[in-house]
Amino acid sequence: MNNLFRLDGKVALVTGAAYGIGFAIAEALASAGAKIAFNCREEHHLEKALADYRAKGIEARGYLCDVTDEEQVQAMVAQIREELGAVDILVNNAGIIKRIPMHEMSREEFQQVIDIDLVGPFIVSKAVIPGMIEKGHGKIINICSMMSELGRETVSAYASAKGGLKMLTRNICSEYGEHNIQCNGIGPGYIATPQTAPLRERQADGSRHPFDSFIVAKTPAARWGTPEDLMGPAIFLASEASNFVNGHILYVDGGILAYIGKQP
Ligand code: NAP
Ligand code: GCO
Repeated sequence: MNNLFRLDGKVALVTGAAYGIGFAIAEALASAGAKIAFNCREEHHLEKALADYRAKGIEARGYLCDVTDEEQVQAMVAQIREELGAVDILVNNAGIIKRIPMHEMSREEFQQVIDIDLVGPFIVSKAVIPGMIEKGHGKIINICSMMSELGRETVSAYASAKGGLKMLTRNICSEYGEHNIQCNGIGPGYIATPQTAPLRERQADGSRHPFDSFIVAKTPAARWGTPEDLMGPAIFLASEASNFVNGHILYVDGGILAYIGKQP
């Protein structure tokens, strides 16, 4: 039974895994035996991440690659194949958010979020699926969101992208399940990373950010999640333990989606 969750000999590509959720997921997959490849756009992020992985005893391979650039992605996947082997596990983690009221958001700003958060996972999945078909197995994990199910003010582009990513997950499941490729999503709740730092900033008087208090009241676990909370679910969906789980979005949210919220 223990081997069900092992990833020895597997090659995992985690996009955007220089820090935050991607870094924690890559660390988890490495702890289960996977060889780790990751990418990001900024060289200084890459260099620091390589040092951080080494500090944890992980010899990760890092690539400067923008997930929205199909040529860069195809070249990166080919280089991973040469250096580590064909990708067995893909985690589409790279993503951004822009918090702007929709009527004030430019088309370019909306498009940038869609390109990175939805088109990027399409481009990277398209690049690795042929190798997975050739191998006769594959795991694709798309990092969705509460916004795959819910909306809120100022995140129209992000919610549109993450809602689309939920359906891309189900479509990859539908189209490639017969090749023993499982495509599932992880839907994190509110996780303490650089992406959500603005929502947790202390106020001038030292009090908690109103959104911080709001999320704690909306979460049965009464806390923000940490990237480490996603490690076990990622190992599960990357391993043989989930070979008959397909097209599923696993929400790792401390119960937010089940809860009306604490009475003020
Ligand atoms: P983060 O701290 O902002 O990290 C994002 C990572 O993605 C960085 O390494 C960034 O590095 C990379 N990246 C951004 N755009 C990229 C691109 N075009 N190509 C390649 N790499 C790119 O974000 P996070 O909070 O860890 O979130 C990671 C994922 O989880 C995102 O998809 C996010 O939407 C999702 N998520 C987050 C939360 C949360 O509460 N934090 C909850 C649910 C879902 P570079 O800037 O160097 O490229
Ligand atoms: C926001 C947050 C959320 C989280 C996450 C929740 O502004 O509402 O950034 O979108 O990032 O996606 O699951």
